[in-house]
Amino acid sequence: DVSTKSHAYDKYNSWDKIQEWVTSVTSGNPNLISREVIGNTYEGRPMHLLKIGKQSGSPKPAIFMDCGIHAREWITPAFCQWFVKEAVSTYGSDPQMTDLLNQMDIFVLPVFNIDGYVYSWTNNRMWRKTRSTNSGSSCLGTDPNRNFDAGWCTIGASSNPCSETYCGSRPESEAEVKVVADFIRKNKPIIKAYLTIHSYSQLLLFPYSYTTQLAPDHKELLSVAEGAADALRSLYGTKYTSGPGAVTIYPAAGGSDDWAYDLGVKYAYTFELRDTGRYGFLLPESQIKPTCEETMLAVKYIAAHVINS
Ligand code: ING
Ligand code: ZN
Repeated sequence: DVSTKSHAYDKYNSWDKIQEWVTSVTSGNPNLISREVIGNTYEGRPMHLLKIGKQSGSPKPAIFMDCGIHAREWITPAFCQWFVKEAVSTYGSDPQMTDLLNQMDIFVLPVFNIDGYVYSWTNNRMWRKTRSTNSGSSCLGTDPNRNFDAGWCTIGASSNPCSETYCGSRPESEAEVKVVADFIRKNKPIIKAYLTIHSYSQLLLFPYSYTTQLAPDHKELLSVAEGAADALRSLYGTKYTSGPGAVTIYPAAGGSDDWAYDLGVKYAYTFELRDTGRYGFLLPESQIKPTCEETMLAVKYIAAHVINS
């Protein structure tokens, strides 16, 4: 349809462009997409959540996926946009996608940290955190991926508001974190998987990051991650490493995947997309398409496992 074709999926899009796209892709695909404002950011921007799936009379199991928790990780909102495009354009022709959307709903939050994303476009390309003020400090922002209530601020996080990994004044102090946590808590009975997309390092991480103890579901989480990483590599040979966050990247408390897992969402994964550091956060636009295409295979692999579990 016209609304998906006119959008530049192979470019980085400003928040204004993404917002226009959210409206047009929803109205252009009413049978597969609905949208809902789940809350507002600190600076008052509406957080639109897309629900992708074939309409059904009874409630379907669901996957929640967010992109852009960290402002500068521009490839990640690009992936969420790509995912939605692929979902609507391959439904009915790709049997795997058709099955997936017939049996599940996928909630997609294209940009979690909208205020930070806007700031990374207008003022500082390397901005990571939210844009909230901190009492007693002139430094702005909290690391949203240190602000979830999972071993909060015990390790790999800072209590200094000027730090890039500031954990905030309390768990869920950030408006955006509270909005997402409230949505997942409210929809807990249907949410079977939580996927959060970051960059960079080419990793597929799962709990725990706040402790080096293995998760109760470690074996299954690892085998699904390895299957997903194999699927990803099959397209262009891109190598991913899978493992628990604390031992695979670094110990860090307050992350969204650990929080979702401890809430009871078993399939909780953090993707770290391309690359391994040559361009880092400044991944060239020429890599958007291949990065998104290969990542689709991994997400679809995980979704298929969730359906069959
Ligand atoms: N990496 C993540 C970060 O927030 C992470 C790694 C994953 C930490 C899961 C905690 C939990 O630091 C990036 N690139 O942001
Ligand atoms: Zn990140």
